[in-house]
Amino acid sequence: MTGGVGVAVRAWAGLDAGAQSDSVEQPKLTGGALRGRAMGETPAGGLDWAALWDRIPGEDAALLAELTENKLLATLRDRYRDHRIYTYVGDILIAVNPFRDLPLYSPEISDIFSSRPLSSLPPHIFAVADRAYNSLQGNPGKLSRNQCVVISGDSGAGKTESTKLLLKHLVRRSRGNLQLGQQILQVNPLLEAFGNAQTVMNPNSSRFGKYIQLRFRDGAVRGAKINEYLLEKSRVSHQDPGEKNFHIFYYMLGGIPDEEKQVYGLLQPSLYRYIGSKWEEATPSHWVESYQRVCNAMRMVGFQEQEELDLKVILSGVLSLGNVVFEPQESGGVGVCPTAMGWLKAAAGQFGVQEEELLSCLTCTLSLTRGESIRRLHSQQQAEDSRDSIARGVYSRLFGWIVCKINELLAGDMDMGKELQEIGILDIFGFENFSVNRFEQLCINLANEQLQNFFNHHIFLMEEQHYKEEGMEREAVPFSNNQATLELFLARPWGILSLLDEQSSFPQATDVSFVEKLNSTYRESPLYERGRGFEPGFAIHHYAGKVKVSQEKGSSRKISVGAQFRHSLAVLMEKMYLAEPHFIRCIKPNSQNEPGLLETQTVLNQLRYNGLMETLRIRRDGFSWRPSVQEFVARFGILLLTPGAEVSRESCKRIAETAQLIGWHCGKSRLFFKYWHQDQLQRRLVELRDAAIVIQKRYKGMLCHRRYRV
Ligand code: AOV
Ligand code: MG
Repeated sequence: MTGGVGVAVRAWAGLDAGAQSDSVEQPKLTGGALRGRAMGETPAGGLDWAALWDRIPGEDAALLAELTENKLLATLRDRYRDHRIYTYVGDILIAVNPFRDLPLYSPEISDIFSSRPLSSLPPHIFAVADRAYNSLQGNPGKLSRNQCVVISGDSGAGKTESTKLLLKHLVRRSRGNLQLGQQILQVNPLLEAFGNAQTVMNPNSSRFGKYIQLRFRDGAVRGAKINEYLLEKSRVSHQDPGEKNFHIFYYMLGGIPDEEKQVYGLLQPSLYRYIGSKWEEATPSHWVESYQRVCNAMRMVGFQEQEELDLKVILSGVLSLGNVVFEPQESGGVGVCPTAMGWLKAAAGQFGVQEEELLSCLTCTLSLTRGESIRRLHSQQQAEDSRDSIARGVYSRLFGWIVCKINELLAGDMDMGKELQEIGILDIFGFENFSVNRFEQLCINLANEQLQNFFNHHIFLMEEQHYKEEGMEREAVPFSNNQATLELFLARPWGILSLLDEQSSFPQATDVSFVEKLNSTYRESPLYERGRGFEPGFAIHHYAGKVKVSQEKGSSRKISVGAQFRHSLAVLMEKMYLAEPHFIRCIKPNSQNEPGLLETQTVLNQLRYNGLMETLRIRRDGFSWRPSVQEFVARFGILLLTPGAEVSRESCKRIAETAQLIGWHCGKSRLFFKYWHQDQLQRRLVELRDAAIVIQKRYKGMLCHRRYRV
């Protein structure tokens, strides 16, 4: 039985070579003076941080004697009170947002998780990263399955912070190219500056989704790739009360020294309509620091000085364009013109386009009919819509360009022909329900619905299916299946996105006709509710609650966005279904983002709609790790110490015997293990490797010695 990280640190520091048990089933209450010292922590604010490393019962909720919602809640509450924010439900990590910095993520702690059996350590996000990393390491010469870490939770629950911690551990763990590692870690501050903003739920809310793929060869990171999803570009021109524009605008306006602002054509922050009253003079020092951090990040990732300059000029152009306002033509004729030409001139200069061209885009539409070009003048509203849509378009292309550039810079030596293995980390926007929900919220919630479905598939459906296929008699655990909600969105030809596409192709379609179509199509659906107000709208019953989705003006423009989003979501899911998943469920303990406060109802709601009780049940009774005979022998056959172990059930039994596994099952083609068996086997591999290194060293020593004597 382990004595917590105190012992782990001692062993890590070479002070104690004593064998550790891997079981987490009966953890002991232990401490030790070494813990605090080894971690370099001193008790701060009266808290004994070192005690966080004691192993205490309840750290795996799947092992609780009593299996009730209240017990789970009480366990999380007690642990949270003691700053133990992480708890396992079997192999799934629950992370309750501490809303304060905890001393849990130092490089030393990262090294402890890389070097010790995970089951001898308390629950931790580094353990998830490490498990994914270990699973990626097949036998020499054999590629194992790609891995993916899926992080879900409400807005502000801690997904993005968790993503950064996973990356931090993986980069350190793999000990690849140092410069590449630094570049990868700098990508987050960069993307957050351009893609995050303050919302009513989270002051640093991700307004885009991302899938970061770390690519490995021979255990070292060789490159990285980022896919981004659905940047909420409407934020550029419109922010609801209590919300702000993307961070980068404030960083620039507050961080660039006045004399340098001229270079970009930047003026006083409060002059800009897209910023206006959201400007807070009270926090300039914060913006200066943040601005410097982004500039440093750009340089470290590898952006050229000129690229950085161009980026800032274009951002200034977006702000200038937002200030162009229109009035009817003076002559009393049809159409509109800008009230003053100054802002238009500035925007054209900053974008590097002709002033007349920009003016024409804003004030009229050109169309070709039977070879003839027809010019239609805009109304004031149309001109304003064009202005905002150009500003949004420019910003989102700029963001897209930044991501492409990052991918180019982080490609590393990935083209060397040799196949690479991958760990993907998915961090998307959390489930959202505002007072006014737009098309973006529909897509965001659809993505969350898809993730919940992915989780259900792996945790419940696959488990059942494998039992059946392998002839094992087991009772299915009931769970709340959201397949029908997903179909309501995605089914062809009658799903919401398909109907939106269809309606958008009718020239006469309006928001009202679209909502009427939905009302008639889903008359009988229990998941759909008609709108009750004067504005056209409807509500969807999501797994996480009911959301009213109000339609925006001009639904026709959503055609490509909806179709594009469906496509990119499908591609992402395909990739993820091929990988071995690891799940992190982030929980927001209170809606005020306060440290130390856990509101029972807020947490209970999240536990319920995340299906965590059902997960608890299935993790307690089920077998969460179900490798095929081939996979198992490929990864652990080496434990038999015979070259080229035969791929057979017999070999599997012998491997399991060697590792002293108890309570596993051998199916027809698959093996059924408890989640902790994988750690047990991994520990054996490490022991074997360590023994091999010692023998190698001794052998070398003997050779040198002999040569000397000769
Ligand atoms: P989210 O990604 O889940 O929301 P974040 O990761 O941005 O949420 O977390 C929100 C805030 O919680 C952060 O800015 C931190 O202040 C705090 N926080 C989260 N995790 C930790 C941690 N491990 N340690 C300390 N503070 C933490 V959204 O992007 O809105 O869905 O769209
Ligand atoms: Mg986020």
